[in-house]
Amino acid sequence: MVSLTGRDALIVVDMQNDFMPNGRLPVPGADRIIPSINRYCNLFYSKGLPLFATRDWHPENHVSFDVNGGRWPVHCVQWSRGADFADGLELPPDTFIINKGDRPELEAYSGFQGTVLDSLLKERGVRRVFVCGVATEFCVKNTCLGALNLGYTVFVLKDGVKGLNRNSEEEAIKNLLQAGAVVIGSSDIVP
Ligand code: VGL
Ligand code: ZN
Repeated sequence: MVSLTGRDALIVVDMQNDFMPNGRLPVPGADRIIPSINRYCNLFYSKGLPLFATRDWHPENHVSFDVNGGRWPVHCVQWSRGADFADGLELPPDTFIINKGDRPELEAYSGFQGTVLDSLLKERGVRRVFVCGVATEFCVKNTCLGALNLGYTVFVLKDGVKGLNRNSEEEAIKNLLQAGAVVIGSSDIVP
């Protein structure tokens, strides 16, 4: 069991329309984790703990797009509806929004890459992060690895993540366990 303390924060990764089943880079079942993410948000907010929501935030000419030679369909273009937070996602007031992948020439799968996330967490005295969102194999995994590298304790919220593919998601979870992350569900948290 894990008890929440004043040094904990929630990080919601890339819960945006384009990653939902009818978006441009769909993560199957991504909409089905919205209720549990909303519950995590409520829990952290009700305890006065900080919340962070990362957002894939690409310019039209981003390197990750197939039309620009990258591996992904065009997705999460800055200010487009696809880049908006997913319908039904209830981010509490004061949620810090972290844009990433906003430089045309750089892919950024981690919420720490080229952002102020680490400094905001440090300012708030955060030592442990609880991570949910999509996609498990890409931005969730890399955000967790980034946090581990920076010395944070990382809890992956297994009922709050979704992968592009079941096998690669399992592989990613294994990698995260090996790297020192702890995988928990909502029933493991003492509210
Ligand atoms: C992501 C592929 C491309 C993610 C972002 O959020 O996992 N995946 N851009
Ligand atoms: Zn992207």
